[in-house]
Amino acid sequence: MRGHLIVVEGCDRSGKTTQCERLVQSLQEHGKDAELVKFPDRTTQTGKMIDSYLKQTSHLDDHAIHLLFSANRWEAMDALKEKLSQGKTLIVDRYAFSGVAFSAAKGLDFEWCRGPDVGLLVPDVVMFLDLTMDEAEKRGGFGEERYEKRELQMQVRKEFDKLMDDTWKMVDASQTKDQVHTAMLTIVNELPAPGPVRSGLWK
Ligand code: 2DT
Repeated sequence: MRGHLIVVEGCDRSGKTTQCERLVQSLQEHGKDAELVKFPDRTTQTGKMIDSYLKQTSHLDDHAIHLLFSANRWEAMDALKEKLSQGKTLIVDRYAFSGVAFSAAKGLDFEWCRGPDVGLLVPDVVMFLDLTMDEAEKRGGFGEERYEKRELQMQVRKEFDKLMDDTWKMVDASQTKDQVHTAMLTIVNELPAPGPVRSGLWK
């Protein structure tokens, strides 16, 4: 049986990355073959350009960086497909939904933003770690990278709303770390057995 493709999206400061790591660890402890995947993958050629853009050491046109984020996913698709077929469950920290939400929040056309990612692997579930801006700021404010600003983050949240459908599960990220973890684990454990790997996101 193939593994599940589980995407985790969420607001800044929602604890998304920590929770993804913990989820993988828990699944492994329960005997599941699970692996963490992170987008952007900053280690590849496209990833290095993205990293320098995010750290504000380089400037790129908004469309160009959008396409780079998408290319950074496409170059990983064959390997991810292979892993799923081998029965690995993949926990994916950010995916095409972040791609659209951030670029559309900067003012690019929403439909144009979806275009480059049409056809990617379809996740079995998208978990959204939800946190209000006030709660996010209580957690120590935003960091130094390009997108870590209140106004932009508010707009990003609105764009995420437009992308939600019935494959999304909301997780209240204002709960304790343990509660968030339990909620995520429950969602994963309740997923139905997956069918064949599906390409064709947004088709
Ligand atoms: P991390 O802080 O999670 O490394 O993300 N982003 C991400 C985009 O603008 N487009 C995308 O396609 C993806 C995956 C979100 C770094 C920042 O990059 C943004 C935050």
